[in-house]
Amino acid sequence: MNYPNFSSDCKSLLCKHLTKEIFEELKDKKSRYGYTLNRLIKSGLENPDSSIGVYVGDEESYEIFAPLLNPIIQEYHNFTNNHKSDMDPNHLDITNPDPNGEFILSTRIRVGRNLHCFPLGPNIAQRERLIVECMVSDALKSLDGELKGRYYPLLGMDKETQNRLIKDHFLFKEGDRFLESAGLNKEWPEGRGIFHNSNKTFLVWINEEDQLRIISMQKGGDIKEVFSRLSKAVKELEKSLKFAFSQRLGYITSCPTNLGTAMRASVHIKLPKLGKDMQKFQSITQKYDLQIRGVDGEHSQSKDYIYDISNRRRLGITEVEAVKQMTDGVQALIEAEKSL
Ligand code: ADP
Ligand code: CIR
Repeated sequence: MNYPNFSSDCKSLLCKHLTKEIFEELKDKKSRYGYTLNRLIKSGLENPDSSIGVYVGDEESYEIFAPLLNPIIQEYHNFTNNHKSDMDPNHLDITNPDPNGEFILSTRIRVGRNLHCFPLGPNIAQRERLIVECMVSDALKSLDGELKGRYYPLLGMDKETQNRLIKDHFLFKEGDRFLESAGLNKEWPEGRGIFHNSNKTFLVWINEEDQLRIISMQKGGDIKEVFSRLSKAVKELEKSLKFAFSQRLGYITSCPTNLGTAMRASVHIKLPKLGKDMQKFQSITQKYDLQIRGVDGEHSQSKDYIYDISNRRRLGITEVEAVKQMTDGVQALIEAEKSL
């Protein structure tokens, strides 16, 4: 493998940080599970419009390929060391930023998790993926009360049901080209699926970008209630599943943007006036370190001035701090919208 030919307009953190020296240092390295530099950077090379450009195949690769990954992690999270966690909802001092329901359509908080002792999705074998599916769906059977639900494997799900779940924002999309290049879509749809309770306020995606995406969501802006449900669910699942975790990087995920808390707390919010003044809009999101996504998730466009606003940073900040920062930012956006 030769040093890649990055185009001059490439903006990914991969092309920024993969110097010729680092490339030479890492090009022949391999993790115990067989992950290589070639595979680490494949998605970024095949998708030159990537913002990050790497997917990691196992926990050990975060150490082996640290000369490339650490600067990427540092730049994205503004932090590289010593994760701190706090998922105690009693520490979350917030109120609903939109008590009259004028702006916030829905709130969703998810965390990514992967199983200890397994390679991550980009490097998992077909049989191991099925074992993960079996272990996670079994663990989910033990949940009760509000969290009680059923697992629906993607294999065998009719297209109409699948499309409706995607359209209603409950299920992951199919055929993401960034994940495809990283090998995350291999043997699709086998081993993938969704668990949810009857009113779809608690959901778990199995074997998408991460082995688990644990999700709490509901209509409106009661962010604290959404966080409390998530916190309870994670605690329950930790009783039967051991998640990949390191003190330095927090929860281990296949994309370095998700390390640490692996948490993305978002609202879908309608901001027609701010939507016409992107400079003002972005000055607020930058101040609170928030990310703006489209209404159908990452790499999608906003529709009817509805935006997905979430915390950008996940490492070096606790879960409680990230939710608080998102809530404060949303409050500021609502105030700005009202003043226009
Ligand atoms: P993730 O958050 O899991 O990393 P995406 O950005 O692709 O991934 O979002 C996944 C799905 O969750 C998409 O359908 C998206 O529209 C939906 N979603 C995200 N935030 C909210 C929200 N606050 N309310 C309703 N749906 C949401
Ligand atoms: C990119 O580099 O743009 C994609 N690989 C997405 C990066 C961040 N998103 C993610 O992990 N879901």
